[in-house]
Amino acid sequence: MTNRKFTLWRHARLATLAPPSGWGLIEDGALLTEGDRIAWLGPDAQLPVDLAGHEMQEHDLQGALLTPGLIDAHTHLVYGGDRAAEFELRLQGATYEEIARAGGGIRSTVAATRAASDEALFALAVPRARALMAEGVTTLEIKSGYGLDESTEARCLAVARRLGLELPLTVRTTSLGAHALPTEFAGRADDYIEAVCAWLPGQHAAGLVDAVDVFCDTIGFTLAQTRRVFDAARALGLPVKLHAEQLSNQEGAALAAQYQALSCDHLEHLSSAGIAAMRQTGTVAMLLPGAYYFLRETKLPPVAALREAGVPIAIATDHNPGSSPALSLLLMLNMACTLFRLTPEEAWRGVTLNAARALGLGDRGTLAVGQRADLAVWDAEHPREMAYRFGHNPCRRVVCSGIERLA
Ligand code: DI6
Ligand code: FE
Repeated sequence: MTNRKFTLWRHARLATLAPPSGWGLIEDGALLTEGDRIAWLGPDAQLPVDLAGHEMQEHDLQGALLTPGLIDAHTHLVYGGDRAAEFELRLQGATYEEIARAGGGIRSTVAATRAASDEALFALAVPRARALMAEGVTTLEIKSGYGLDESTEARCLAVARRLGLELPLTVRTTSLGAHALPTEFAGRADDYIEAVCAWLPGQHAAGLVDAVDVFCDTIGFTLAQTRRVFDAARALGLPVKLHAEQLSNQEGAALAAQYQALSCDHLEHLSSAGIAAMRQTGTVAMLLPGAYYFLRETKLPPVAALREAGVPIAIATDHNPGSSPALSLLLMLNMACTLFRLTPEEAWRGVTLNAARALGLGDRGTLAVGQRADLAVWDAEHPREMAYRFGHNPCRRVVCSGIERLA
């Protein structure tokens, strides 16, 4: 018999968050990992007896809380510069749309990103990723969208991939060339969309893309332009997502659902037709309280209707320099509850199981046998405490793919 290697986490309070609902609490629980997978979990008193003879590393968690690792499934983490001056302008009364239309906003970050070397972009992104990781994030989605030309978009996606290779976490990349119209294409949005579609096969062939996204809005791209990008993604077999109904209702969610979108994101202005379409395809509603808060939006996403329709809800930081410079997924848990009236359990599901769904990942987001061993250990008695406190990080240990990473 081959000698198998296990790691055993004992005397923990487990919150499995296993579907369909409930925290899935197991008091004085134990969890066994083998390699990168969860091999067993249950009450400590029922530990399997046939482990003798195998190599076993054992940790006594002394009653600490053990949950799935967190998943931040919507970020724009790779960019140059910052927009603190724009924040001051907004405080003096300028709106986000006015700044964008005047050539600031996303386009000012594009200039700073194009001017930055790969090494500089990587060096800027690492501490952002580490800040998220310190709160138990084990999977991170990163979008491009601040290059807006073929080479800088590819460079940003490659930097995102490198983060996943050099840091102990999973990175999923999303190509968002259709984020804003670069100045060199002013007045020629259709031509720009044609260029974006033409880059995709090269990005895909280089292994840089896990999904394709579009910003569909009055300051972004039209439904027809979105459809063209989605057709190009579909031709390559790539899943799509959509920045939909953030500042206005374009019925983008219904279009995205026609393309079996993994998620529609933002959704403050989502219509009931959009909800019905998302329900049909199981598309995840990705709510982004950081952007809602930072832009001082007043229109709430239709949480009650989403809940009633059974549309899975996810939560993310939307980390970006313009509308959500947030680097705390735990703060988003709190904001999802206080601003959007999610229950703490819904918010937790939103950064675990439903966030995994929004990335098309079926192997994580709950504690269950066969799932990836992505785990977080917390100095807390109950996961609702993380939705309750804010500005506090009780994360004590993190395991990614079966290996404990150092803080
Ligand atoms: N919606 C957003 O909130 C971000 N992108 C988008 O399409 C904002 C990006 C930025 O302002 O830099
Ligand atoms: Fe975003």
